[in-house]
Amino acid sequence: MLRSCMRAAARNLSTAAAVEGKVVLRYFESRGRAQALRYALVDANTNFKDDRISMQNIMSGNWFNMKNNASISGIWGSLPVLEWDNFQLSQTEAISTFLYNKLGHAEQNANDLQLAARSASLTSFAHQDIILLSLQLINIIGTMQNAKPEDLVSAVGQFHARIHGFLPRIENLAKSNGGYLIFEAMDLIAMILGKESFNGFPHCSKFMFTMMERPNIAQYLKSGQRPLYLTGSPVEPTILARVAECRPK
Ligand SMILES: N[C@@H](CCC(=O)N[C@@H](CS)C(=O)NCC(=O)O)C(=O)O
Repeated sequence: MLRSCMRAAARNLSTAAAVEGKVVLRYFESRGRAQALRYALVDANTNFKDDRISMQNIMSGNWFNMKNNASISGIWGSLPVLEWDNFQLSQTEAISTFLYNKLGHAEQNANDLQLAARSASLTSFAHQDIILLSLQLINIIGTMQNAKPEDLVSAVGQFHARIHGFLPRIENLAKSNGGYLIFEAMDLIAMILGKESFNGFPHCSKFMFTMMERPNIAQYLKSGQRPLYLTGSPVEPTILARVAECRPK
């Protein structure tokens, strides 16, 4: 999918900016489940509003008013929510599938059902098996303030083992496949377990480099518009530093 995604995106550079009407991606002030969706929109040069609900809204409880307002938080009262003209869509993986079609990747793949299904499978893997695990790990470590060091080491060790079970498989598929959710998932692996996680996995490293060098993504990363934190928690850097101390050597 990476190759076709790159071709489709390159073609879209000239056309997608001309999206008519309004496109809004709403999420919190964090990377979380939304970052890969932001990459897809940025890469296709889509003119969209990256609407981020601030931490103040959560702390003040105002989020609960927003949660009860379906025009903000969609039918499930949770984010991300995508608005495309008058169409509103909830659920990360459904939004990803919608964008796969809307941004031209399906067409580029000749509307091949098997390629679309494979792309959905990669999306699901990246979201369910890596992004959510990463969010959980950071939340768990964040709540283990008074935990014994060996319990922290054990939580990080379990995450490390699961990720290292996946890496040889990702390496195999990185030769020819990829996509924005895999890109984000692997960036989180580097953030949590260190860039050295990809040592011995040259296709993974090359895939990451290729994605980061895509002109619109490179410009976006350079602009500093990407949220700093995965969870939005201001204590995340401290948590990541604690995780780094507990990584298996
Ligand atoms: N299954 C949904 C889960 C959405 C979800 O739980 N979003 C969280 C943020 S990561 C949220 O909105 N939390 C606030 C709340 O539910 O009040 C998806 O994949 O989009």
